[in-house]
Amino acid sequence: MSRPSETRTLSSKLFEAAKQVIPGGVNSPVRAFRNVGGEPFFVRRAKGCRIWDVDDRMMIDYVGTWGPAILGHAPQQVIEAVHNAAKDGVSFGIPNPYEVEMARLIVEWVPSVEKVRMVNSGTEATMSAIRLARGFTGRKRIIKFEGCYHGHVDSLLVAAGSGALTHGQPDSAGIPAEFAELTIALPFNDPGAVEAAFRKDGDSIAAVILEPLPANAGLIPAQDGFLRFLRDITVKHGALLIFDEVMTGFRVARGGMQELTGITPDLTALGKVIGGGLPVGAFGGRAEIMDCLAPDGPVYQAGTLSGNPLAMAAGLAQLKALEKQGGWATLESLGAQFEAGVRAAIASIGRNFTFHRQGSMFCLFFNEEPVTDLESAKRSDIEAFRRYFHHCLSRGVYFAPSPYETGFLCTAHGLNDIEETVEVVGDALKVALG
Ligand code: KE4
Repeated sequence: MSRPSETRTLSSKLFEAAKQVIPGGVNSPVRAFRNVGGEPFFVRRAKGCRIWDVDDRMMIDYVGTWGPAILGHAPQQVIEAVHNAAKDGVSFGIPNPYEVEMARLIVEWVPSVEKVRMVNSGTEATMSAIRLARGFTGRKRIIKFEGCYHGHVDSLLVAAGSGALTHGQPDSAGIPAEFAELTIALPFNDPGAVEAAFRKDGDSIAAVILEPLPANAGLIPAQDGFLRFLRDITVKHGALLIFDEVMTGFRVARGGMQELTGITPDLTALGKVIGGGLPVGAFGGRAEIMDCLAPDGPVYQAGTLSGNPLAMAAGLAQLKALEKQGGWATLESLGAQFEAGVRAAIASIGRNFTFHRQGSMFCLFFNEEPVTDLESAKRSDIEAFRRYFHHCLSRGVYFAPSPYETGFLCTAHGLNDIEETVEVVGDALKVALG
């Protein structure tokens, strides 16, 4: 593997040019490397589990375009599907057969979904689900959890994770206090806080929204019984339970976390994997709720490119290929190999850093205490993470450029890739400790 050189000549020039015409030089803040220091590289191409930057440096990729590349980059099935669909037109704004096939697949695979509406991003999916929950219940308050990230929806950019947390803006500027006051942000894994919120505002809470496996403050599993508790308390108070499975959907299992846990929410937000790398989101749930959407019902929601034929073709090709190749078993096997290697590397330095994994999703915290919520995640050693990240990058291993993100394996990672990565991780841990 060619090791990245120290200077990124073309990347640096591109970044300089980008900053003249794009805010921060990026189209999404987390790409800016602000939390790890240095400059982002610019990618020229990607195939399988590897990416090449514009200076032709190759890296093993564990970001996978933040989740969509579950089969690796540019899988043949997706490329052919997009090519074939494009020959017949790239957008219609008219119902097309792909939309029906995608909706039927989602209804079959995702336990909570009886009807589904396609959108163009995870943000649109959660924004629409929130509006629908408010319209269906006639209530206005929303409960979310600190560190969970549901896209850049005004009412959900409160104590948000991912890029918002990375940039120290969990509560973004530009959101009127009147909006934020309708959002109740609570500590994750804290049933007492949820009970207190329902005691105080129970009759005005429209929904509880969460990532059933929070992955935007690092990866933080729900503690035993917490999801079941949320399902029960929302039923008791007539509020809806919304699972944001934009990241976990079709990744941790065919039916996402709701299949793994047996907890069925009222609404589910989906994205990432569902589009095969093209812009797609979706939200779905009980038919009696979904039928409140226009044109049948009073809750308006729309999108020029919703159900776009190329995006649908890409997503269908990816999801069908994933199922056909038994992808979830492969991802679990690769994840177990990766975890064993990383845990051995951690043990070799004599530290007890916390490492969480669910299938192909993982996170290493530079923190020896249990990580159960945002506050404990924030007690991780950021400087150690930065040294770790840059050493890995210099050795051709690309992890997410933030300690508040999750890593992803894909079916294109091979055991040789994992062995090579684990060797680099072992060295990087020593560098991280300084
Ligand atoms: P998008 O609008 O970015 O497609 O999806 C928003 C979203 C919603 N829900 C969850 C659980 C998510 O993780 C996301 C987006 N994830 C981040 C990565 N943690 C996207 C990366 C970025 O912001 O550039």
